Amino acid sequence: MRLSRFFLPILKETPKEAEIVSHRLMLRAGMIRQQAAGIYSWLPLGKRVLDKVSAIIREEQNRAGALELLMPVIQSADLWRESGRYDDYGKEMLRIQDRHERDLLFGPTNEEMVTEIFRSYVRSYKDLPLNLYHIQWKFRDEVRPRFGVMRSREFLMKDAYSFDLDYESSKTAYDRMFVAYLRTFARLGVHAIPMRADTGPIGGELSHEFIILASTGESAVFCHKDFLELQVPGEDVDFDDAAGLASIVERWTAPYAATEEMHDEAAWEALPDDEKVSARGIEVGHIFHFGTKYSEPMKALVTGPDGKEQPVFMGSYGIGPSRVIAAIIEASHDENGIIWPASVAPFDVGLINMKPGDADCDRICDELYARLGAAGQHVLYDDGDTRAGAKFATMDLIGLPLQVIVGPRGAKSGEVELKWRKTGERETLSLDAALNRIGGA
Ligand code: 5CA
Repeated sequence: MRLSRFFLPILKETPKEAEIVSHRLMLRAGMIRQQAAGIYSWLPLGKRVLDKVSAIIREEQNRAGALELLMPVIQSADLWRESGRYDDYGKEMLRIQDRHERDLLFGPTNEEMVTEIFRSYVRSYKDLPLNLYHIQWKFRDEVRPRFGVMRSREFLMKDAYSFDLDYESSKTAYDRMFVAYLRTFARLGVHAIPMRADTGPIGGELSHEFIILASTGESAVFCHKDFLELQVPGEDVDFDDAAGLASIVERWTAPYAATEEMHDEAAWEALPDDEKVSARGIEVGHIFHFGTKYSEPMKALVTGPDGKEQPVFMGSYGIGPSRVIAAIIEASHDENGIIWPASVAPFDVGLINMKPGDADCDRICDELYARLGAAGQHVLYDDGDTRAGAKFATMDLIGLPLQVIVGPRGAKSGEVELKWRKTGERETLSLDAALNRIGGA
């Protein structure tokens, strides 16, 4: 993509309304635009990151055996009356009426709707286990939307819902998602720690929040330092091996970890001081096991091997891709801007032509652009006429992992400079050596 043809509305000034660094950087880098309190447009740069984050989440959900569908954002109030949550949910739910004065709502989550789908088609234990998920916009009329897309009113959520015959198998479904989440966050380039959590309006007896440690996190969290070293399961993890999954979950839940609401002061005090990590955290994922809380009132019944009908056991599993992006930035930035983990970067390489119009610069940039593109690298090519300082500042701000800088002097002798955004490390190489190095040869 040529920058001259891209839409990248960089802000020079630091926006005053933004209280935390991720919000400031997302606005300055032209990723998002506020349209109303807690409601944002995703501009092209932001949309590319959102798509990459969603793609990784999707791959790991699919690997764990979950099946993607797409449910609507608008839901019927009657469904929520069946579960009893229409009245319970309170003011966070945006309630609307259509022209026939039917009560509708903008979905804050989808337990009811997915239960309705399940009960309409599935009757027998033979069709279990089943896990259905979608990646869809949600609306929660938060009292205090703030920090940009970190706590917004409209936000993207991946929500998965598992269905099983009994407690035992539904616990395996929970473990499966637990392990998929460990892999997902590792691939997103962040360290997320599972912590016992309060179940809130979703309900149920078992839940874990996945927390990224960051000084601007909204809640205080407490965990053992062992979490910082634990090995994330590899690609070859067997999602059909219930015992194997349980042992991974056991390993990841053995050291102490809790959010403020679940904090056990006595257990905490028992730990040696140098093993304690007391920090602030951002909740990027939340998984719940709630058994028959929805299936019982909504009569989602399955027949077991004994021929008896019983309510299906359920869990739900959420990740907020839009919040994850803000959390990644909180965890990975410096004074010059964002530093994207390679897996979610909006482009792989930022190519800077220091002197467009100079025959050598143009030729080398064109060749790099073509060959890197052919090798599957996504390149943002700054072919514009701005000052060198402004070009460097923009590239640092938008945080692509690698910059390739082509200036007239180097270009004359066929050399380019590589700069790694994360370390600031620089290297001058011949065109071919540079292509080799980047993986574009
Ligand atoms: N139905 C369950 C699981 S699918 C559920 O709704 N869980 S939740 O309430 O914990 O939300 C799941 C995830 O959505 C959270 O972990 C968070 O990453 C994201 N999320 C929740 N509220 C917001 C918000 N106001 N802004 C941005 N992301 C949010």
